[in-house]
Amino acid sequence: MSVKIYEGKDLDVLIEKAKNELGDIEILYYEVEKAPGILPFFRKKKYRLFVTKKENTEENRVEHLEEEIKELKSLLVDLKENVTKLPSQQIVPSVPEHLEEKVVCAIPQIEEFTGDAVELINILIKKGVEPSIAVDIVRASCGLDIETEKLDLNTGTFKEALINAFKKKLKFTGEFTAEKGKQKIIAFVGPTGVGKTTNLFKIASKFVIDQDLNVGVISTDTFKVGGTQQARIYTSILNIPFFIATDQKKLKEIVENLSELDVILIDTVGRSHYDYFRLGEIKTILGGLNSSIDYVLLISCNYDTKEAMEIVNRYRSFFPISSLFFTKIDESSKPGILINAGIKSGIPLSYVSTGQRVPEDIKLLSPFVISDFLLGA
Ligand SMILES: Nc1nc2c(ncn2[C@@H]2O[C@H](COP(=O)(O)OP(=O)(O)OP(=O)(O)O)[C@@H](O)[C@H]2O)c(=O)[nH]1
Ligand SMILES: [Mg+2]
Repeated sequence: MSVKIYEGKDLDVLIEKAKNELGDIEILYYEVEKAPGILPFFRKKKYRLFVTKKENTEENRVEHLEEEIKELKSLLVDLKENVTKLPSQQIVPSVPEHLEEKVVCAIPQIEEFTGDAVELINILIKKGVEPSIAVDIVRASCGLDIETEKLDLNTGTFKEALINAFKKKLKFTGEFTAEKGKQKIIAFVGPTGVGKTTNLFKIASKFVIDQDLNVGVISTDTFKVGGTQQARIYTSILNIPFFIATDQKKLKEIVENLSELDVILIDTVGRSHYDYFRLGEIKTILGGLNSSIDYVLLISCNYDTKEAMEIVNRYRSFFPISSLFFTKIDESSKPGILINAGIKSGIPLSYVSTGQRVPEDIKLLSPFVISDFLLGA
């Protein structure tokens, strides 16, 4: 195996250059160096990238083909979803408020319902729940009205109806817990700026303050200027250890030296879900650990459902996602994303972050909490 080293100021340019010269490459390692200078902010960064040409072995070809098949399958799923949802889903987002009642009437299944059930479906759609999901949710809490021979709610209140339905249709993780002496590793993954670092520390506080556990934080974020500064401040407030791991080997070493900790939280660098290469890089760094990792995927409530599902599908093709953690619900008027993503993905829901304050702006997701968000309580 021959290793080639590229040096320059921009890592992406170096990677491109290596690909142009060598074709299919494997990145072995990269390092960042700051040129000496008097003022730290004006010091120029220099990257050194170590790559090797991927051998065109049978194994590599199979791996490549498998990746292509996976991508095609995910495209097929997207296509099928879009085709089946076309009639009802497309109308909703662009409908002016005064016409919303008419939209509800336009859902074919609405004919099955009467009374409060119709009203509740209407409320859910206004809060961003997809029409077909709104119908399914409400149907789960309905009985047959003898007079009209249509379905109506069999509960006293909307809240009860929703809680019953969510218990049947959604999965919840409950509070993240760990046991003393049985180390748990949780990695926070998700798109850039979604709130990974901020919310990792809300969870760290829960472990430290509420559960009295020994917690450590490792960041793989070495790219963003000041990326680890935020983490350093929080870890010093919580008085817990903080480490930076730039590659697989370093991360493995750090984790091996932290066997006395009950919980290790790993903050990853934010990546576009379209950036397969970077997602693969995170997978490689975390993939060297012998212990199992709980992968928490953060999703902003500002995304629409299609975008959120695209993110879920991309990330789950790289990591076995154990829960969805929603953020920025305080900035969204459509909390329906919580149930759309929960039902479509089948992944358990964990928390929702309700603002920027650490550690207080966080809520554990449960049927009660989601129904409060949807009913505006
Ligand atoms: N309004 C609001 N802002 C939030 C919430 N969660 C995080 N933020 C803010 O979103 C911004 C980005 O948060 P970070 O925690 O740095 O996001 P990140 O995912 O770690 O970002 P990268 O590391 O760059 O990928 C910060 O200004 C946070 O204060 C939330 O629930 N509501
Ligand atoms: Mg971050």
